[in-house]
Amino acid sequence: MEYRKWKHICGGSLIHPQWVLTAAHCVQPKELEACGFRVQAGQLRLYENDQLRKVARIIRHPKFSEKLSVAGGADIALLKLDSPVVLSEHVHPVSLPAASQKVSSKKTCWVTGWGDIENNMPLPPPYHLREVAVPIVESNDCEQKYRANSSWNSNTRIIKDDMLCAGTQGRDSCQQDSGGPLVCRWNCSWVQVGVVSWGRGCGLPDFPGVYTRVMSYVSWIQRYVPEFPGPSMGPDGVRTTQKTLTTPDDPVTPPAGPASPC
Ligand code: 4AZ
Repeated sequence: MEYRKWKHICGGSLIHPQWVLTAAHCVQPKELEACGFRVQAGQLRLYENDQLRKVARIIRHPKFSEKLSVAGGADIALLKLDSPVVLSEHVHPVSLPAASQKVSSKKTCWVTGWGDIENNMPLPPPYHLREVAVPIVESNDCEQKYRANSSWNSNTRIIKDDMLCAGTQGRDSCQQDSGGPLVCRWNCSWVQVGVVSWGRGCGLPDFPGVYTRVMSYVSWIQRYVPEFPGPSMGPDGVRTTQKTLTTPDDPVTPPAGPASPC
């Protein structure tokens, strides 16, 4: 058998050259230390031209419960890399949403990963990254689906406020996709709205995939991760954030004609 020094366990996303966003259940139990993990960035095929990076620090969300695991919510963690990733055309941090960002149901977003391609069916060699378009499923709808089709008999909600559902029959994330990003496109840029967390089976019609809602955790993330791209420096050495200010007197009129492609 081919000898490999490491094994893929979970996905993650680069949100800053030195920080990775992933799921808390990917880095449990708490006793597991940063030195037990490596991060591979910029690869399309797993185990091809490995450039593993060490993890300097793991920050699990304090509300993540090892006992309840993913069902308790707060399934989110940050990994600080021991050195920043060199950015390129192919390797670049993904944008985070504003805390107030609404994700409408029926919007189609995308999930990526090297996880199973069906229930208990691992991704075969050459382990090429997969992607699938998934519709956002409204939380009450998702709650009802899980309740109607399981023997859940408690009053507490299954789909917590910090969770987001997406997927439909045959379009879903699966085992080992956990920690990976669910991204939506707004105004030509990709924004990460979810972290792959859990679900009953994979691709089943009545059980959408369940994601950690990134909007619920942006202020927690910002406590640790510096703004990227950082505030730009004005000619007078004054830091300004990259924002265009408009006033009610200054309407933004889209150019005439068909919507411009991204
Ligand atoms: C998992 O166990 C897992 N179908 C990830 C995603 C989904 C189910 C399970 C969603 O990592």
